[in-house]
Amino acid sequence: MGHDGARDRKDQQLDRDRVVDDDQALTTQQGVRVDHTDDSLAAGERGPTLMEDFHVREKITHFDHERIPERVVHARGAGAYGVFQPYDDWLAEYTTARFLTDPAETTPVFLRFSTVAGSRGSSDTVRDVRGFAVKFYTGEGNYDLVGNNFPVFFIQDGAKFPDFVHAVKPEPKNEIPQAASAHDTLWDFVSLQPETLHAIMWLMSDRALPRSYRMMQGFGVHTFRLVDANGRGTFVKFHWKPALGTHSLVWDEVQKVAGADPDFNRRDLWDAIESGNFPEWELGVQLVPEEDEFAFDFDLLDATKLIPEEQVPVRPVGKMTLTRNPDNFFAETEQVAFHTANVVPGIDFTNDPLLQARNFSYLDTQLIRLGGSNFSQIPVNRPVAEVHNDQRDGYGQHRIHTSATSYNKNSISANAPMPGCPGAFTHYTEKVEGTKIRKRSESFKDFYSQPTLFWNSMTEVEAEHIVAAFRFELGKVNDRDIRARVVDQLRYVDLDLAARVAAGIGVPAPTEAGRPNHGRTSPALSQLSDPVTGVATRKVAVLAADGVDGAGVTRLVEDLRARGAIPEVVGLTDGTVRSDDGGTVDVDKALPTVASVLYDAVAVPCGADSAAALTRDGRALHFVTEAFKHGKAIAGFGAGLDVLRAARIGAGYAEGADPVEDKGVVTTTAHGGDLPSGFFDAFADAIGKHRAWARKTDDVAA
Ligand code: HDE
Repeated sequence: MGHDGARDRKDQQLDRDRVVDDDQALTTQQGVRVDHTDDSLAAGERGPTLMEDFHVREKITHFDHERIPERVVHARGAGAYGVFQPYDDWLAEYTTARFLTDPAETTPVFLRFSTVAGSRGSSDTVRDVRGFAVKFYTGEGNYDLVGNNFPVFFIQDGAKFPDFVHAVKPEPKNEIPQAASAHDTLWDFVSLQPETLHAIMWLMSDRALPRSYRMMQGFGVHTFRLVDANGRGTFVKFHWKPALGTHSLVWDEVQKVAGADPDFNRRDLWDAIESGNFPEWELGVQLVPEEDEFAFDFDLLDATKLIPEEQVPVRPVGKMTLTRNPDNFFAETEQVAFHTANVVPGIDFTNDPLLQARNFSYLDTQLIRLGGSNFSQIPVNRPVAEVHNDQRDGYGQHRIHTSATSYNKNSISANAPMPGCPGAFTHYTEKVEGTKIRKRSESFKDFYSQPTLFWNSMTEVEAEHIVAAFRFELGKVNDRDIRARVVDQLRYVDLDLAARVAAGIGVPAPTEAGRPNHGRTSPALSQLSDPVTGVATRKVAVLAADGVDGAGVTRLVEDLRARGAIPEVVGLTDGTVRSDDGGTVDVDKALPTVASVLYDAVAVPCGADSAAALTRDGRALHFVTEAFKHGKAIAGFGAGLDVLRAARIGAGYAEGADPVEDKGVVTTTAHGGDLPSGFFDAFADAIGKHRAWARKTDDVAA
């Protein structure tokens, strides 16, 4: 179902392929009903099995062939369907692409998020780039915007992609470490290839640790080209901005979530859509007229550079909403095949050498991954636009072409299917001239100005996280020369950064900058300088044991729900807990099955017996302490404050009913029906800020 109840064209098209097994008889692949599937056909009860058992042979043979190669990069992902709709038609001045310019047009989409380095079964929460690949099923054919959650990439020329990927993937000798960049080969590569530094700064930043796929920006990365009805081109960069804002986990939390819930980001996306909290992004564009191609101090064709938003503003185009989970992970999320060369009229390429290589690679990789040239017929990949051509046969051909001809030109079929019909894609006319040469353009050679811009734009908290990330990653590198070479490169980004990193990894402190810091900033690069706040879909644990303040819990849970948050009562065991008013409170989750790191905030209600039981339970104390360590909003009321004190949560506690908020810790001595509304407001406010970054927690043992 679409979010407005209407089923979009793609959803309807998929009905053709959906299989519903309800109330059906078990059959073979040939449709023959099977009487018994638990035992093989054998010569006697204890005898050898018989070749003649076509059912079991077919069953096992199919099973033997269930696996296909995982994606060579971006193997682990999660996908969903949705819709895109432009706000108005202002972009029509620049492009003929209908789906971007006709506000009456709703275009179905499929979006696949992914991590890059890890295998298909690796954890979601690792330090990595996230893929952000959107397939628009437009009326003019499929358009794929295959982007990432960073606006820049690690290399400039696709020729380096296999080198880079081999470096970041696990070490060849033992396939260790899984889904992690903290090892020698990656940092060896970085130290020798300074073009990586800008994306490396992003990778060391909080951007690499998204709280949710729903709280992540997306970027097309390359400079693409919009083309208007007269064939005039305009350079364009694509941006996706999440309605919930851009928010990250902290590193300690990331590592623990990887164990507590390896599917953390997947589950979050799935649950949000199932519960009707449809994730939303705004598509925006930065436009650069062709005359201004050389107006920047970097090359627009260089994918390791971004256009600062302060220089070229991001103009809103439309909204994408994810509304439907797939029916089958393999059929849809695994078999979806993106390709940067899937463009529609009005959108074209530039000579970015990374993009050009991608335009080769994505088609090629699907041929091996999906087993042949007919993968575009797989339901998730099929356009809603009509497909007619003379391409024939091949493995897995599903279409029955009835035409008498399969060539063009022909007279027998009146030259159908016909090229050159209205609405046909025509390549942008560009004059190209040059000497055949294998050489990196001189205009690509400033590797340091933008990493410096990124560093300068961070708040102090973000900068601290970057330093800690470098220390962690390089601290895992065995070869000390590699550590030193990376620090040497960081001198060219910023001397202070290099010195702070060096101090943590046993490398002599550098004393001289590689080059002076230009001092420029771009506030839009910081996640914390102007964050979007709000409690919507935030998960809040309410710790409870027998004797809990029933009225207080009910009011808190109802208040959080009314604000769009997701409260869960976490008990020492599952079932119910007795409340102080003689009733019961339902437990949503038992403490042993969850962890503090799976929640955005925690509340400890009143109830003397409940508080005493929680204080005696090390897991409950750890739950609260860890939330405090990770900067999360914490609320305590009445006797619940005893638990916070026992957890040694350093905060200015309320002395009376008037709520006190101290760096995300919200307290009141009131309880039950006396809880003041200001307490609920202050807690919601603290949750909405995502984390209390000003809280100092270095001495917290968690
Ligand atoms: Fe990809 N990339 N890539 N990439 N990429 C793939 O295609 C490749 C690059 C991105 O959810 C592969 O179907 C080359 C930039 C995403 O299915 C492969 C180069 C960006 C996804 C491939 C790049 C991306 C892929 C692996 C350098 C951000 C996952 C399986 C020239 C703008 C799509 C597949 C999905 C997947 C090649 C660089 C994003 C091998 C050669 C830059 C989001 O074709």
